[in-house]
Amino acid sequence: MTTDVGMPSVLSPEDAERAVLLAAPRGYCAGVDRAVVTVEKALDLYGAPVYVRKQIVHNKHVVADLESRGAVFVEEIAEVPQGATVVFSAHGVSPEVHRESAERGLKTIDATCPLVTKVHHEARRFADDDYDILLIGHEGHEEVEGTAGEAPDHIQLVQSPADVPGIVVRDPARVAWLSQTTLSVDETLETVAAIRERFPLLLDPPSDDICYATQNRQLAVKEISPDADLVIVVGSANSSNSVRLVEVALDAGAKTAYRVDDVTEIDEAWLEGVSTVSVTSGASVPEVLVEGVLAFLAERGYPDARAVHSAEESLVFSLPKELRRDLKAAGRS
Ligand code: 2E7
Ligand code: F3S
Repeated sequence: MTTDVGMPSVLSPEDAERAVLLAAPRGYCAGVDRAVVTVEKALDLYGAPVYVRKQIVHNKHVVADLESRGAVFVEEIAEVPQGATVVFSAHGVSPEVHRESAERGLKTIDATCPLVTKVHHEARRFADDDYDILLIGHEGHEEVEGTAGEAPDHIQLVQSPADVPGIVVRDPARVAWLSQTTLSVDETLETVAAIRERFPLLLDPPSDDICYATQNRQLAVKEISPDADLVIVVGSANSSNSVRLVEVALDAGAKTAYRVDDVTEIDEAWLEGVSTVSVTSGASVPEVLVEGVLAFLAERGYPDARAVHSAEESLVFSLPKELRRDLKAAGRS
């Protein structure tokens, strides 16, 4: 059970020695919900197996659950049998992946988050105008590979301010920046400031690339961190936004902060001498995993969690159009 407190959240002196603070918002964002429901409905409609290119979202429990229902996760399109159905993950794919899929005669369902698609459009627009595009993000992340693939001749990756002195562009007056959607807001501001110092005519993206869910979860963890002896972030190791939450918690004053995939990864020793535990979860994390952590804390004498609200979210995305069309044709929409 949780009780609610509004902002600002501070522990009053009469608070018991122990407290559990629960960030709100946390967990699933609109893009993850849409992607997971897409695979579930595809399984329902077409039957197993449904192939999924890469992890649909970066959470090992979500992937294991869908696997148990008949989803087959592959790394590359070449692993999908000709003519089969394949879902593209929420992180997006490059045009090259669309081409390979078409060549293989695959039926594709694109679960790319619409907020990533927006960044792809921005990349194409800047490239069409022949700008050099500095994409701020983490090398090897699927989202970055997909976005960079929109205009490989125009885009170069910038991972941190340390990369900025080494940037080479064709014309310092025609430089724009874009970013991965799940970065630390504060670190990205630093990187942009360093880029702008070198290229004062730098063009900004038309709107924020770091998405609303990333921003809200970072805001929320900042609220529950200054009072925390321990912050537990639920999320998988390859989940960029979850890993960022640990860093943001520590920056915001948490004494310690750990990421766990689920309750089984909590080390009892973390609780030694700990009065206030704060809990949050990444955008790809099912709420049941947070509930497991709260139950663990309750069993060890911590009181019911207090939800600390720092933003309201109501965004919902419609399912991919290819799936909506097939659901409608089957009379299941
Ligand atoms: C898609 C996008 O799956 P995640 O853990 O992904 P990250 O990018 O944080 O590793 O979280 C949901 C999600 C976030 N961004 C899905 Cl582009
Ligand atoms: Fe989309 Fe942001 Fe979620 S990019 S998938 S809404 S974390």
